[in-house]
Amino acid sequence: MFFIGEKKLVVGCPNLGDVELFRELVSEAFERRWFTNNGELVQRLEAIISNYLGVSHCILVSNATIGLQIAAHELGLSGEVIVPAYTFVATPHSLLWQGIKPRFVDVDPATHLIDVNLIEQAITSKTTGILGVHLWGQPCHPEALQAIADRHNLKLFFDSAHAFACGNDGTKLGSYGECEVFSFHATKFFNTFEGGAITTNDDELALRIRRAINFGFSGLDNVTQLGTNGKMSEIHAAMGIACFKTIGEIIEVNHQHYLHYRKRLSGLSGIRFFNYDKTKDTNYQYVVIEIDSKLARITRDHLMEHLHNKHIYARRYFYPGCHRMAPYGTEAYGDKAIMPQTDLLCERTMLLPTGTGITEADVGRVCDEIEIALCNPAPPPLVHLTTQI
Ligand code: T4K
Repeated sequence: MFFIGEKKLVVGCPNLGDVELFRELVSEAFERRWFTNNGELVQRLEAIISNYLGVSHCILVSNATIGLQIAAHELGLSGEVIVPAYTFVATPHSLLWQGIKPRFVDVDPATHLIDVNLIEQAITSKTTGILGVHLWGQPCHPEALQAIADRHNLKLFFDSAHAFACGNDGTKLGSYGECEVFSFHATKFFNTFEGGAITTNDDELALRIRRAINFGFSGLDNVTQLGTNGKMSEIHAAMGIACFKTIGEIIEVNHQHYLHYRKRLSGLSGIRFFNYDKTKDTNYQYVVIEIDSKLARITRDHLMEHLHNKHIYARRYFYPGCHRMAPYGTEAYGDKAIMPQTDLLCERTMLLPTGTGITEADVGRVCDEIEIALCNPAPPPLVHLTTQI
Protein backbone atom coordinates (compact mmCIF):
# COMPACT_ATOMS: atom_id res chain seq x y z
CA MET A 1 0.00 0.00 0.00
CA PHE A 2 1.46 3.39 -1.00
CA PHE A 3 0.68 6.35 1.23
CA ILE A 4 0.85 9.99 0.17
CA GLY A 5 4.26 11.27 1.21
CA GLU A 6 5.78 7.78 1.23
CA LYS A 7 9.39 7.70 0.12
CA LYS A 8 10.17 7.48 -3.59
CA LEU A 9 12.58 4.66 -4.34
CA VAL A 10 14.80 5.39 -7.28
CA VAL A 11 17.39 3.46 -9.29
CA GLY A 12 20.52 5.62 -9.41
CA CYS A 13 19.88 7.57 -6.19
CA PRO A 14 23.35 8.98 -5.36
CA ASN A 15 25.51 7.93 -2.42
CA LEU A 16 26.67 10.92 -0.41
CA GLY A 17 30.08 9.94 0.94
CA ASP A 18 31.58 11.88 3.85
CA VAL A 19 29.65 15.14 3.52
CA GLU A 20 31.66 16.92 6.25
CA LEU A 21 34.94 16.08 4.51
CA PHE A 22 33.48 17.30 1.22
CA ARG A 23 32.64 20.66 2.80
CA GLU A 24 36.16 20.98 4.27
CA LEU A 25 37.79 20.19 0.93
CA VAL A 26 35.60 22.70 -0.88
CA SER A 27 36.53 25.37 1.71
CA GLU A 28 40.21 24.59 1.09
CA ALA A 29 39.72 25.01 -2.66
CA PHE A 30 37.99 28.34 -2.03
CA GLU A 31 40.89 29.48 0.15
CA ARG A 32 43.39 28.47 -2.52
CA ARG A 33 41.25 30.08 -5.22
CA TRP A 34 42.14 27.20 -7.48
CA PHE A 35 39.06 25.61 -9.03
CA THR A 36 40.15 23.50 -11.99
CA ASN A 37 43.06 22.71 -14.41
CA ASN A 38 44.91 19.92 -12.63
CA GLY A 39 44.37 21.30 -9.12
CA GLU A 40 45.54 19.83 -5.85
CA LEU A 41 42.36 17.84 -5.19
CA VAL A 42 42.38 16.35 -8.68
CA GLN A 43 45.99 15.26 -8.17
CA ARG A 44 45.11 13.83 -4.75
CA LEU A 45 42.18 11.82 -6.11
CA GLU A 46 44.24 10.56 -9.06
CA ALA A 47 46.86 9.25 -6.61
CA ILE A 48 44.18 7.60 -4.44
CA ILE A 49 42.61 5.85 -7.43
CA SER A 50 45.81 4.69 -9.15
CA ASN A 51 47.00 3.31 -5.82
CA TYR A 52 43.67 1.58 -5.13
CA LEU A 53 43.49 0.01 -8.60
CA GLY A 54 47.21 -0.80 -8.76
CA VAL A 55 47.63 0.98 -12.09
CA SER A 56 50.43 3.37 -13.11
CA HIS A 57 48.25 6.22 -14.35
CA CYS A 58 44.83 7.59 -13.50
CA ILE A 59 43.73 10.64 -15.47
CA LEU A 60 40.52 12.16 -14.17
CA VAL A 61 38.10 13.42 -16.78
CA SER A 62 34.83 15.36 -16.83
CA ASN A 63 32.75 12.25 -17.62
CA ALA A 64 33.23 8.74 -19.01
CA THR A 65 31.73 9.57 -22.41
CA ILE A 66 34.39 12.18 -23.15
CA GLY A 67 36.93 9.74 -21.63
CA LEU A 68 35.93 7.07 -24.15
CA GLN A 69 36.10 9.57 -27.01
CA ILE A 70 39.56 10.70 -25.98
CA ALA A 71 40.73 7.11 -25.54
CA ALA A 72 39.46 6.13 -29.01
CA HIS A 73 41.18 9.17 -30.48
CA GLU A 74 44.51 8.64 -28.72
CA LEU A 75 44.52 4.95 -29.66
CA GLY A 76 44.31 6.07 -33.28
CA LEU A 77 41.14 4.09 -33.97
CA SER A 78 39.21 4.50 -37.21
CA GLY A 79 36.89 2.49 -39.47
CA GLU A 80 34.97 0.06 -37.25
CA VAL A 81 35.25 -0.91 -33.60
CA ILE A 82 33.55 -3.96 -32.07
CA VAL A 83 31.13 -3.23 -29.19
CA PRO A 84 28.46 -5.26 -27.38
CA ALA A 85 24.92 -4.32 -28.40
CA TYR A 86 23.71 -4.56 -24.80
CA THR A 87 25.20 -1.48 -23.14
CA PHE A 88 24.34 2.14 -22.36
CA VAL A 89 24.16 4.19 -25.53
CA ALA A 90 27.19 6.28 -24.47
CA THR A 91 29.40 3.33 -25.49
CA PRO A 92 28.61 3.40 -29.24
CA HIS A 93 28.01 7.18 -29.23
CA SER A 94 31.55 7.81 -28.01
CA LEU A 95 32.87 5.97 -31.07
CA LEU A 96 30.55 7.48 -33.65
CA TRP A 97 31.35 10.93 -32.27
CA GLN A 98 34.94 10.18 -33.35
CA GLY A 99 33.77 9.12 -36.82
CA ILE A 100 34.17 5.41 -35.97
CA LYS A 101 31.40 2.96 -36.81
CA PRO A 102 30.37 0.81 -33.83
CA ARG A 103 30.04 -2.79 -34.98
CA PHE A 104 27.54 -4.43 -32.64
CA VAL A 105 28.03 -7.95 -31.34
CA ASP A 106 25.33 -9.85 -29.47
CA VAL A 107 25.71 -10.87 -25.83
CA ASP A 108 25.68 -14.04 -23.76
CA PRO A 109 22.23 -14.25 -22.13
CA ALA A 110 23.66 -15.83 -18.97
CA THR A 111 26.11 -13.02 -18.19
CA HIS A 112 24.76 -10.14 -20.34
CA LEU A 113 28.40 -9.67 -21.50
CA ILE A 114 29.65 -9.63 -25.08
CA ASP A 115 29.58 -13.14 -26.56
CA VAL A 116 33.26 -13.82 -27.11
CA ASN A 117 32.42 -16.55 -29.65
CA LEU A 118 30.72 -14.05 -31.98
CA ILE A 119 33.49 -11.47 -32.10
CA GLU A 120 35.76 -12.91 -34.80
CA GLN A 121 32.96 -13.21 -37.34
CA ALA A 122 32.21 -9.49 -36.86
CA ILE A 123 35.80 -8.42 -37.65
CA THR A 124 36.19 -6.91 -41.14
CA SER A 125 39.05 -5.27 -43.03
CA LYS A 126 37.90 -1.96 -41.50
CA THR A 127 38.05 -3.13 -37.87
CA THR A 128 40.70 -1.37 -35.79
CA GLY A 129 39.66 -2.11 -32.24
CA ILE A 130 37.49 -3.80 -29.64
CA LEU A 131 35.71 -1.85 -26.90
CA GLY A 132 34.78 -4.31 -24.14
CA VAL A 133 32.14 -3.36 -21.56
CA HIS A 134 32.34 -4.69 -17.99
CA LEU A 135 28.56 -4.61 -17.71
CA TRP A 136 27.06 -4.53 -14.20
CA GLY A 137 30.69 -4.53 -12.94
CA GLN A 138 31.50 -8.03 -14.22
CA PRO A 139 34.83 -8.48 -15.99
CA CYS A 140 33.96 -9.05 -19.66
CA HIS A 141 36.55 -11.83 -20.22
CA PRO A 142 39.47 -9.42 -20.69
CA GLU A 143 42.02 -12.19 -21.33
CA ALA A 144 39.90 -13.77 -24.09
CA LEU A 145 39.32 -10.35 -25.68
CA GLN A 146 43.06 -9.63 -25.51
CA ALA A 147 43.83 -12.91 -27.30
CA ILE A 148 41.40 -12.01 -30.11
CA ALA A 149 42.81 -8.48 -30.32
CA ASP A 150 46.36 -9.83 -30.54
CA ARG A 151 45.39 -12.36 -33.21
CA HIS A 152 43.88 -9.65 -35.41
CA ASN A 153 46.25 -6.82 -34.54
CA LEU A 154 43.47 -4.75 -32.96
CA LYS A 155 43.57 -2.24 -30.13
CA LEU A 156 41.59 -3.31 -27.06
CA PHE A 157 40.18 -0.92 -24.48
CA PHE A 158 37.37 -1.06 -21.96
CA ASP A 159 34.24 0.81 -21.00
CA SER A 160 34.54 0.23 -17.24
CA ALA A 161 31.77 2.71 -16.38
CA HIS A 162 30.08 0.17 -14.07
CA ALA A 163 33.20 -1.47 -12.76
CA PHE A 164 35.01 0.73 -10.26
CA ALA A 165 36.31 -1.46 -7.38
CA CYS A 166 35.49 -4.65 -9.29
CA GLY A 167 38.07 -7.37 -9.75
CA ASN A 168 39.08 -10.26 -11.92
CA ASP A 169 40.82 -13.15 -10.14
CA GLY A 170 42.42 -10.93 -7.51
CA THR A 171 43.31 -8.11 -9.93
CA LYS A 172 41.28 -4.91 -9.76
CA LEU A 173 39.94 -3.83 -13.14
CA GLY A 174 41.80 -0.80 -14.48
CA SER A 175 44.92 -2.36 -15.99
CA TYR A 176 43.43 -4.35 -18.87
CA GLY A 177 43.89 -3.58 -22.56
CA GLU A 178 45.43 -0.30 -23.67
CA CYS A 179 43.31 1.60 -21.15
CA GLU A 180 40.05 1.49 -19.21
CA VAL A 181 37.48 4.24 -18.73
CA PHE A 182 35.44 4.53 -15.51
CA SER A 183 32.35 6.64 -14.85
CA PHE A 184 31.90 8.58 -11.64
CA HIS A 185 28.49 9.97 -12.59
CA ALA A 186 26.10 10.74 -9.71
CA THR A 187 24.21 7.50 -10.37
CA LYS A 188 27.35 5.38 -9.95
CA PHE A 189 28.00 3.92 -6.49
CA PHE A 190 31.21 5.95 -6.28
CA ASN A 191 30.59 9.42 -7.67
CA THR A 192 32.08 12.83 -8.29
CA PHE A 193 28.68 14.33 -9.32
CA GLU A 194 29.86 14.12 -12.96
CA GLY A 195 33.22 12.63 -13.79
CA GLY A 196 35.29 9.69 -14.79
CA ALA A 197 38.82 8.38 -15.12
CA ILE A 198 41.04 6.84 -17.74
CA THR A 199 43.52 4.33 -16.32
CA THR A 200 46.52 2.81 -18.10
CA ASN A 201 49.96 1.35 -17.54
CA ASP A 202 51.24 2.89 -20.80
CA ASP A 203 53.33 5.99 -19.94
CA GLU A 204 53.21 7.44 -23.42
CA LEU A 205 49.48 6.94 -23.84
CA ALA A 206 48.92 8.54 -20.42
CA LEU A 207 50.93 11.59 -21.45
CA ARG A 208 48.98 11.98 -24.70
CA ILE A 209 45.67 11.62 -22.81
CA ARG A 210 46.78 14.24 -20.25
CA ARG A 211 47.50 16.65 -23.05
CA ALA A 212 44.28 15.75 -24.88
CA ILE A 213 42.06 16.63 -21.91
CA ASN A 214 43.69 20.07 -21.77
CA PHE A 215 43.36 21.33 -25.36
CA GLY A 216 46.61 19.60 -26.39
CA PHE A 217 48.83 21.83 -24.22
CA SER A 218 52.29 20.47 -23.29
CA GLY A 219 53.16 23.53 -21.25
CA LEU A 220 52.43 27.23 -21.28
CA ASP A 221 51.72 28.48 -24.83
CA ASN A 222 52.82 25.17 -26.30
CA VAL A 223 50.14 23.11 -28.05
CA THR A 224 51.61 19.90 -29.43
CA GLN A 225 48.52 17.88 -30.39
CA LEU A 226 44.79 18.02 -30.95
CA GLY A 227 42.95 18.36 -27.67
CA THR A 228 39.61 19.09 -26.11
CA ASN A 229 38.36 20.09 -22.68
CA GLY A 230 37.95 16.93 -20.63
CA LYS A 231 39.22 18.20 -17.27
CA MET A 232 37.72 17.47 -13.89
CA SER A 233 37.20 20.43 -11.53
CA GLU A 234 38.28 20.69 -7.90
CA ILE A 235 34.71 20.55 -6.59
CA HIS A 236 34.15 17.28 -8.43
CA ALA A 237 37.42 15.87 -7.11
CA ALA A 238 36.45 16.94 -3.56
CA MET A 239 33.30 14.81 -3.91
CA GLY A 240 35.43 11.90 -5.13
CA ILE A 241 37.78 12.10 -2.12
CA ALA A 242 34.81 12.35 0.26
CA CYS A 243 33.04 9.45 -1.44
CA PHE A 244 36.16 7.29 -1.49
CA LYS A 245 36.37 7.64 2.30
CA THR A 246 33.13 5.63 2.59
CA ILE A 247 33.56 3.28 -0.35
CA GLY A 248 33.74 0.16 1.82
CA GLU A 249 30.52 1.07 3.62
CA ILE A 250 28.71 1.77 0.34
CA ILE A 251 29.74 -1.59 -1.12
CA GLU A 252 28.65 -3.32 2.09
CA VAL A 253 25.21 -1.64 2.00
CA ASN A 254 24.84 -2.60 -1.69
CA HIS A 255 25.85 -6.16 -0.86
CA GLN A 256 23.30 -6.43 1.96
CA HIS A 257 20.53 -5.05 -0.26
CA TYR A 258 21.54 -7.50 -3.00
CA LEU A 259 21.39 -10.44 -0.56
CA HIS A 260 18.05 -9.29 0.79
CA TYR A 261 16.57 -8.96 -2.72
CA ARG A 262 18.02 -12.33 -3.70
CA LYS A 263 16.49 -14.04 -0.69
CA ARG A 264 13.06 -12.61 -1.43
CA LEU A 265 13.00 -12.79 -5.24
CA SER A 266 15.07 -15.70 -6.46
CA GLY A 267 12.36 -18.28 -5.70
CA LEU A 268 9.60 -16.44 -7.56
CA SER A 269 8.32 -18.13 -10.70
CA GLY A 270 9.24 -16.18 -13.83
CA ILE A 271 11.85 -14.01 -12.12
CA ARG A 272 15.49 -14.67 -12.89
CA PHE A 273 17.60 -12.97 -10.26
CA PHE A 274 20.94 -11.96 -11.75
CA ASN A 275 23.68 -13.46 -9.58
CA TYR A 276 27.19 -12.09 -9.43
CA ASP A 277 30.07 -14.54 -9.77
CA LYS A 278 31.25 -15.21 -6.20
CA THR A 279 34.87 -15.57 -7.32
CA LYS A 280 35.01 -11.96 -8.57
CA ASP A 281 35.02 -8.76 -6.53
CA THR A 282 32.06 -6.57 -7.33
CA ASN A 283 30.51 -3.34 -6.12
CA TYR A 284 26.92 -4.71 -6.21
CA GLN A 285 25.72 -1.36 -7.54
CA TYR A 286 23.10 -2.91 -9.80
CA VAL A 287 20.30 -5.22 -8.74
CA VAL A 288 19.16 -6.82 -11.98
CA ILE A 289 16.21 -9.12 -12.57
CA GLU A 290 14.74 -10.67 -15.71
CA ILE A 291 11.03 -11.31 -16.07
CA ASP A 292 9.86 -14.24 -18.16
CA SER A 293 6.31 -13.13 -18.88
CA LYS A 294 5.00 -16.63 -19.64
CA LEU A 295 6.07 -18.02 -16.28
CA ALA A 296 5.46 -14.86 -14.27
CA ARG A 297 2.08 -14.26 -16.00
CA ILE A 298 2.97 -10.58 -16.19
CA THR A 299 5.21 -8.70 -18.61
CA ARG A 300 8.22 -6.72 -17.49
CA ASP A 301 6.46 -3.51 -18.54
CA HIS A 302 3.32 -4.33 -16.57
CA LEU A 303 5.44 -5.01 -13.53
CA MET A 304 7.33 -1.74 -14.07
CA GLU A 305 4.06 0.11 -14.33
CA HIS A 306 2.81 -1.44 -11.10
CA LEU A 307 6.03 -0.40 -9.33
CA HIS A 308 5.97 3.13 -10.78
CA ASN A 309 2.40 3.51 -9.54
CA LYS A 310 3.76 2.72 -6.07
CA HIS A 311 6.53 5.30 -6.52
CA ILE A 312 9.18 2.63 -6.98
CA TYR A 313 11.17 3.80 -9.99
CA ALA A 314 12.67 0.62 -11.42
CA ARG A 315 14.42 1.04 -14.79
CA ARG A 316 14.46 -1.08 -17.93
CA TYR A 317 18.10 -0.55 -18.89
CA PHE A 318 19.00 -0.59 -21.82
CA TYR A 319 15.66 -0.62 -23.62
CA PRO A 320 15.19 -0.85 -26.62
CA GLY A 321 18.88 -1.70 -27.26
CA CYS A 322 21.52 0.51 -28.85
CA HIS A 323 21.12 -1.22 -32.23
CA ARG A 324 17.49 -0.04 -32.30
CA MET A 325 18.17 3.53 -31.15
CA ALA A 326 18.96 6.46 -33.42
CA PRO A 327 21.15 6.73 -35.32
CA TYR A 328 22.09 3.02 -35.28
CA GLY A 329 18.60 1.65 -35.91
CA THR A 330 17.77 4.02 -38.76
CA GLU A 331 17.66 3.36 -42.52
CA ALA A 332 20.31 6.03 -43.05
CA TYR A 333 22.78 4.17 -40.81
CA GLY A 334 22.87 1.24 -43.23
CA ASP A 335 23.04 -2.46 -42.39
CA LYS A 336 20.59 -3.45 -39.65
CA ALA A 337 22.15 -5.34 -36.76
CA ILE A 338 20.23 -8.50 -35.77
CA MET A 339 20.79 -9.06 -32.04
CA PRO A 340 18.32 -11.67 -30.70
CA GLN A 341 19.84 -12.06 -27.23
CA THR A 342 20.09 -8.30 -26.73
CA ASP A 343 16.46 -7.97 -27.85
CA LEU A 344 15.38 -10.59 -25.35
CA LEU A 345 17.26 -8.89 -22.50
CA CYS A 346 15.85 -5.49 -23.45
CA GLU A 347 12.37 -7.00 -23.23
CA ARG A 348 12.95 -8.75 -19.88
CA THR A 349 15.47 -6.83 -17.81
CA MET A 350 14.61 -4.55 -14.94
CA LEU A 351 16.85 -2.79 -12.40
CA LEU A 352 15.75 -2.24 -8.82
CA PRO A 353 16.67 0.55 -6.38
CA THR A 354 19.69 0.06 -4.14
CA GLY A 355 22.44 2.10 -2.46
CA THR A 356 22.74 4.01 0.80
CA GLY A 357 19.65 6.11 0.03
CA ILE A 358 17.39 3.17 0.84
CA THR A 359 16.90 0.92 3.84
CA GLU A 360 16.33 -2.79 4.27
CA ALA A 361 12.66 -1.99 4.88
CA ASP A 362 12.56 -0.17 1.52
CA VAL A 363 13.99 -3.27 -0.17
CA GLY A 364 11.26 -5.25 1.57
CA ARG A 365 8.63 -2.85 0.21
CA VAL A 366 9.92 -3.31 -3.36
CA CYS A 367 9.82 -7.11 -2.95
CA ASP A 368 6.29 -6.96 -1.46
CA GLU A 369 5.08 -4.99 -4.48
CA ILE A 370 6.73 -7.40 -6.92
CA GLU A 371 5.01 -10.30 -5.16
CA ILE A 372 1.66 -8.49 -5.22
CA ALA A 373 2.02 -7.79 -8.96
CA LEU A 374 2.97 -11.40 -9.68
CA CYS A 375 -0.01 -12.70 -7.71
CA ASN A 376 -2.39 -10.58 -9.76
CA PRO A 377 -3.39 -12.90 -12.62
CA ALA A 378 -4.90 -10.18 -14.84
CA PRO A 379 -2.52 -7.25 -15.19
CA PRO A 380 -4.15 -3.94 -16.18
CA PRO A 381 -3.68 -2.69 -19.75
CA LEU A 382 -0.32 -1.00 -20.16
CA VAL A 383 -0.53 2.77 -19.88
CA HIS A 384 2.36 4.89 -21.16
CA LEU A 385 5.41 4.11 -19.05
CA THR A 386 7.13 7.14 -17.66
CA THR A 387 10.43 7.50 -15.89
CA GLN A 388 9.34 10.91 -14.60
CA ILE A 389 9.90 11.06 -10.86
N1 T4K B 1 29.18 3.43 -20.44
C1 T4K B 1 28.23 2.82 -19.71
C2 T4K B 1 28.12 1.33 -19.77
C3 T4K B 1 27.37 3.58 -18.91
O1 T4K B 1 26.40 2.97 -18.18
C4 T4K B 1 27.52 4.98 -18.88
C5 T4K B 1 26.63 5.80 -18.08
C6 T4K B 1 28.55 5.57 -19.65
C7 T4K B 1 29.37 4.74 -20.42
C8 T4K B 1 28.78 7.03 -19.67
O2 T4K B 1 29.17 7.53 -18.40
P1 T4K B 1 29.07 9.12 -18.11
O3 T4K B 1 29.48 9.87 -19.35
O4 T4K B 1 27.66 9.41 -17.68
O5 T4K B 1 30.07 9.33 -16.99
C9 T4K B 1 22.19 7.28 -16.25
C10 T4K B 1 23.49 8.03 -16.07
O6 T4K B 1 23.33 9.40 -16.46
C11 T4K B 1 24.63 7.42 -16.84
O7 T4K B 1 25.82 7.96 -16.32
C12 T4K B 1 24.64 5.92 -16.69
N2 T4K B 1 25.64 5.28 -17.48
C13 T4K B 1 23.30 5.34 -17.07
C14 T4K B 1 23.27 3.84 -16.92
O8 T4K B 1 22.33 5.88 -16.21
P2 T4K B 1 19.96 7.92 -17.41
O9 T4K B 1 19.63 8.40 -18.76
O10 T4K B 1 19.30 6.70 -16.91
O11 T4K B 1 19.88 9.11 -16.34
P3 T4K B 1 18.61 9.66 -15.51
O12 T4K B 1 18.70 11.13 -15.50
O13 T4K B 1 17.38 9.01 -16.02
O14 T4K B 1 18.93 9.17 -14.02
C15 T4K B 1 18.98 7.83 -13.68
C16 T4K B 1 18.31 7.59 -12.36
O15 T4K B 1 19.04 8.16 -11.30
C17 T4K B 1 16.90 8.13 -12.24
O16 T4K B 1 16.13 7.11 -11.67
C18 T4K B 1 17.02 9.32 -11.29
C19 T4K B 1 18.25 9.01 -10.46
N3 T4K B 1 19.03 10.18 -10.09
C20 T4K B 1 19.80 10.76 -11.04
C21 T4K B 1 20.58 11.85 -10.72
C22 T4K B 1 21.45 12.51 -11.78
C23 T4K B 1 18.98 10.68 -8.80
O17 T4K B 1 18.24 10.13 -7.96
N4 T4K B 1 19.78 11.74 -8.46
C24 T4K B 1 20.59 12.36 -9.38
O18 T4K B 1 21.32 13.30 -9.04
O19 T4K B 1 21.55 7.66 -17.41
